[in-house]
Amino acid sequence: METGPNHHNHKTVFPADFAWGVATSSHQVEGGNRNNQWAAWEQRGRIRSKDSVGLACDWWRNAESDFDRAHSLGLNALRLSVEWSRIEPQEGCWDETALGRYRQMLRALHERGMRPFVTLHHFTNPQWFEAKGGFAAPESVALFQRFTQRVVGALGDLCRDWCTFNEPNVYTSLGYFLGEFPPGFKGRFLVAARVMRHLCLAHAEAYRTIHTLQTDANVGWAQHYVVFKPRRPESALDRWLCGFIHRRFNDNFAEGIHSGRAPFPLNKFGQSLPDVKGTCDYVGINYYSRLRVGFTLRSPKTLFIKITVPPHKPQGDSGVEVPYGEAYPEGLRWAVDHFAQLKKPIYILENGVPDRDDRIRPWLIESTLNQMRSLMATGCDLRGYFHWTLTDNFEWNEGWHLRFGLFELDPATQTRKARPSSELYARLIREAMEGAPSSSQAVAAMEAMSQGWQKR
Ligand code: IFM
Repeated sequence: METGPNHHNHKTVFPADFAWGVATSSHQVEGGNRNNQWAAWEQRGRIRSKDSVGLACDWWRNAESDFDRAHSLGLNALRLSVEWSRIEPQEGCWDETALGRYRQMLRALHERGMRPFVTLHHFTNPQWFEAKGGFAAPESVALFQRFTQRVVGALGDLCRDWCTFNEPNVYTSLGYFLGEFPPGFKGRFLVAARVMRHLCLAHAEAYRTIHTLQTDANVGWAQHYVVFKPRRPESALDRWLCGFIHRRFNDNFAEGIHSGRAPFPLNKFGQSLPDVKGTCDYVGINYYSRLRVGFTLRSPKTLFIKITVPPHKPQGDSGVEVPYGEAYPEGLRWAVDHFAQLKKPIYILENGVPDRDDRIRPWLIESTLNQMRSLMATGCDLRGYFHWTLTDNFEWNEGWHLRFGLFELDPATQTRKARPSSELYARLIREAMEGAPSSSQAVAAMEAMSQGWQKR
């Protein structure tokens, strides 16, 4: 009988090496770091909830007890990010102790049978890098390449799965267009396009750097996908805007990788990015919600676009000022179909809902897993699912206001309490994996990797 990651028996569509995980990011969980632009943003009073990141989930001192929690759910993978501002606190100065701590964390994951997925950039920049203009500066591409080389050189024996950038579309639109993330620019359309261009180039350089150091690396990025729907379907203007925002938000970065096209509007000036074409081994999708798009004269700085969520639609908790989005698990199919054109394996690198009382999270998890099952049954090459997130963590400009955890956290006392969803997720994984075909390739790869790190 044929065995292998894509061969399924009648009981389950999920192969044995399917990655079942949770996703996290350094600034949101580590705590105690004042050296990135988000710490400065907080100091400037820009967190809407006025919360402070403080110790976050205290991972810098103790990630391991949360790794135990993840392990107890039966997870075999965990996504975390490395914090550039810790590793290179000043330009050209490298902190070996910080790299050592990440080595400890990755080892701790292997010891618990979990495959680490490491993100190189998850929204945060060292202050020195931000002071140079962040990714708006042309030298950003070379600086990020140097950082990548250092990280992969130091951690490469412990990790094969790399995510270069988390949500380049969120980073540019919230930072340069809506003013909600640092540097807080509003309506800076051309700068946003330049930043996006540099992110594409930096991704491609990182892709090549990683593959030079590790021939069998699995490298991709995490694309945030939103299902946009016209607020008034009868309005031609709303329909047009909806298509426009879908292409700009969901497509810009992926298009660079798919066809080497520069981000809009730079492509209109004849720019292209031929070296970016084809630089991914997988597509990572972060999928959360559906939003309505409508035209309004009141908002010239956001190109007359108004985003809403109908109150009667299922949704988690609302942000301090704006709703988070409609919880719409069916939309996963749209996202997956959309990126299938890249003809690469797909990982769901994030999915979740802000839901302090666990009202709709169980429904969301179960419906999403059903969506995945039906997508895979029709031949879709899905390789993993990472729930956002394990333990409530610091939700950027919403602070502690929005709670995404399978475990509830009291940041003051650092105590955790399981939400019912955590047991549900564990049970669904067990059921999904019943009768899963064994994958000798996957087992061999895990064994080879752990032998490698044990030698060091
Ligand atoms: O917390 C964020 C994460 O950092 C990026 N993707 C969306 C999550 C929930 O909003």
